[in-house]
Amino acid sequence: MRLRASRWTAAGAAVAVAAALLAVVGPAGAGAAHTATGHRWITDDQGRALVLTGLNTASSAKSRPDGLPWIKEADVQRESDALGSDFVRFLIQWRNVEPAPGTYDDGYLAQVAERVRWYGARGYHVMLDLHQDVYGPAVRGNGAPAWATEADGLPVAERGQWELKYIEPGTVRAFDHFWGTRPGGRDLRAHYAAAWAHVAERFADDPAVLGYDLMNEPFGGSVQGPAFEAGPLAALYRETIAAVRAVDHDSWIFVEPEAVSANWGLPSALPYLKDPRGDGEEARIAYAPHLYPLPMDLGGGYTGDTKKWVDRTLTSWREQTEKTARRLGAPVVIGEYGLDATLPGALDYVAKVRALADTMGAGTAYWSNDPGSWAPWDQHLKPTPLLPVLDRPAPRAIAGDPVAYTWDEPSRTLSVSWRPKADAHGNTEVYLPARFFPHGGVVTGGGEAAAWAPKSRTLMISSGSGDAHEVSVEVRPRA
Ligand code: MNI
Repeated sequence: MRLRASRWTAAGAAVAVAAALLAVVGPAGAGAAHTATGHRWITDDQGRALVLTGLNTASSAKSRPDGLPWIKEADVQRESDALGSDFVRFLIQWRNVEPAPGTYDDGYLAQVAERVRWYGARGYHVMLDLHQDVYGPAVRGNGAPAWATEADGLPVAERGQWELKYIEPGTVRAFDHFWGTRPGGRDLRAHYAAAWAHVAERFADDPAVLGYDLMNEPFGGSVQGPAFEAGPLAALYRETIAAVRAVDHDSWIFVEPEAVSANWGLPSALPYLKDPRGDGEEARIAYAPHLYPLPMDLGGGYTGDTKKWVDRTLTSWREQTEKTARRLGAPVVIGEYGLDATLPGALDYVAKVRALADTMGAGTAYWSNDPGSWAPWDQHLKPTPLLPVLDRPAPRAIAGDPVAYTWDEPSRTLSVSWRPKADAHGNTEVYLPARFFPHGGVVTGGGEAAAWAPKSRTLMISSGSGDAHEVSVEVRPRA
């Protein structure tokens, strides 16, 4: 599908996308198949599969001149205490990384590094996300520096529904000049790749940094759909992956699909992307799509007909995500999901997405930690009803190939099963929040409780004796 820089054509295309969505989503799927296998896993230095759980930090970084999120170190501590998170998707801004062409602001990266340390000191894995929405501030968005924004004088009207700014003529033109898809126009992809290489060089040896989310919610300007994802987007990813690998051999590189469409459960045409790490070394490319069913983009809750639509979207979103992840040979992390948690049914929706992520074996980063109605804390940093929904028992690290894990709240049972293997060492670790496990957990099944760390509320589970092909454990509250 090609989108022209006319708002009417573009609006028509948006309607066509919505119609295609309705055609693609099938009937609501059968129940959860509890298999977390079928794709690769991000592993830690002991070879354990990581189940990453956390929040995005933070939307506030988009608009602040310093490009930094609102948090102080005490806020990271509070989040760690309240949610037991071990993962953060940390927003950074291209305009701050490269304020002038080829000039990088290492002072900014030092500020980012300080915040990364706050998380790292509490056991978090950090994914740096070079964020954009609506390209950059020069076209009423965020992300790109003004020097890299070429709108050819075309207008960008303010829009009540912010996503519609994407299809304003000036925004579409700025994207076209970024992607190099306008004959005789600019092509800024090399700048972007070089900026990423600079960031990666700074963080390559930082143990808290798990990897890099190359671009938030990519948008193709006048080139849309498969032509965009298999064309300029894949080209940008290949160039950026090469630039990052030249300075950072080991960090994970996360790629996102075209957002409008994939966020709604439509197919992605993102092609396989080779990781040039070297022969005999496993690729470290991961897939980090977002999940925002269309009615929720429009501010809907999770009740009635909207709930039915959302449930169908979840089914197709899972199918499409797994299909793309298989094509990429990539682990899956849901880089964003979330909604105004005060909407009717919102808490059920969040619980449902967490359960879906468990059946997929996907990590999750809730959007976002910015105090307010979407967050687990309000403007006064007091917990909201969302907090207990996010603060849920889950595995953190699994000492083998994960088979399945589920949390059953009515029976207060966390079930985890895995296949031990030679290159996975140490214990399986599960997070047990005080709400359900005030005195820790008791393990039944094939494993044994090895140690309880009350501060981090993690229970270490050993695979038990013998060389079982598969270990299944149930963890229930200690009396
Ligand atoms: O919902 C979107 C979204 C909808 C539509 C479009 N286009 C029309 C191009 C693009 C994006 N995004 C969801 C969330 N992502 C940002 C941060 O990455 C959040 O602020 C949004 O809620």
